[in-house]
Amino acid sequence: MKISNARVIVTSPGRNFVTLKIETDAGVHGIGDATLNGRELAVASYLTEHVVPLLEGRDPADIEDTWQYLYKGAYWRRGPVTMAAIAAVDMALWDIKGKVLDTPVYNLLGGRSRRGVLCYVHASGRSIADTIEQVRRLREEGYRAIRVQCVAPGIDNMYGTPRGMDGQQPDLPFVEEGWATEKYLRFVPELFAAVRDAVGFDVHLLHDAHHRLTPIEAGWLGKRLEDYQLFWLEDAVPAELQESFRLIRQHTTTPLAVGEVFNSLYDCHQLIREQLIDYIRASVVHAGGITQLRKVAHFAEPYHVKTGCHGAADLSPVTMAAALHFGLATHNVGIQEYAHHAEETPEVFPHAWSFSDGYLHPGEAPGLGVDIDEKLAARYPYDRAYLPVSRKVDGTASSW
Ligand code: CS2
Ligand code: MG
Repeated sequence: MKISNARVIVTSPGRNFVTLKIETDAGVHGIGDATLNGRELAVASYLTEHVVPLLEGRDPADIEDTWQYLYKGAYWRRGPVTMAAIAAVDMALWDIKGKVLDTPVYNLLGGRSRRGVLCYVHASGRSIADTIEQVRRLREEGYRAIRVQCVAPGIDNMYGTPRGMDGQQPDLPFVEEGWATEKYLRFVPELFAAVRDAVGFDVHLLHDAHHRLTPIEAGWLGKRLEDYQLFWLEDAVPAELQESFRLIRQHTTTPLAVGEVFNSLYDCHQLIREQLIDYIRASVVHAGGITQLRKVAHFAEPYHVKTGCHGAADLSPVTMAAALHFGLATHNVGIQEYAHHAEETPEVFPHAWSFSDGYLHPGEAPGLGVDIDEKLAARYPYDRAYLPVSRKVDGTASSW
């Protein structure tokens, strides 16, 4: 069997997605997600101009060799654009292999390690009462783990909360958001005290600090959250400096998660080796596909580090499908993020994965169990949009 054609499909059902479709001379095709939020066309062009010409004639069964060929052959290694492009090829080849062997991809990764993948969803309120209301509703819908984000008084448009006072989305593409660490730090312990008081301890609660703190601020916050037993405190600090997590670890036993922006094992091997984190958040699309994510998970296993793959709505249903095959099969999987897509998204990306009783399951369809409806995709042209930028009260640029 040979790869006969590969093309990039950019579509925007609810938000922009970049998808690679690889076709073979046996009439079997596979798809992969190549979406990099805010820089989508960079990956689309990297694939179309530089990767697709290399694929024609290759044997789609040679997944590892294709990964190494594209990684080493690029000479310029790593980085979000390169690794999202390699990830898309990788996902598509696993999809093809599963279809050719008529089995779901999880079976090619070692088979089932669990009956379903524990997932978490987002509660994001404008007030503590509003947030508690959402947590209660999500509990009734059967979720066992909920990420809790809430606007801190005095900080408008905080990460992970409804935009604007009336929850309306301001005119994008470019939003600048204010940030005041001291207001946030004072507020978060009060938020979790109230949520735990309202819903008790029989539900996992998570929180995303979204790269906003210094290590000592993160240590201070983690210590004050210990009584509320978080499942994890995520992205407490920007993690380019892996050793900064030593400082956080010295001050708190609140579990730490990081890594949704990582795109290779080299971004996290010190964090894992020194057990500075409890969960690695690298995702299939941003960390070079199933092939590399498995290597990250296997490296992490002896260090008691589990995976907690990123699964925001800007990762397409193709990545979610691949993440669930990985999640069902891999031993040290902790949890999978499950941010619901806009309703038009699954129409363009019909999929076999499903939710039940707090767990997600990839389904039994051969391959990844997801596809792209190209006719429908064509109805949603690319719509340039950017992630917000964050500035401190005095205007200093800070991490969003
Ligand atoms: C967030 C993401 O889901 C998360 O944990 O950090 O929503 C992140 O803000 C987006 O994926 C950025 O594109
Ligand atoms: Mg995050």
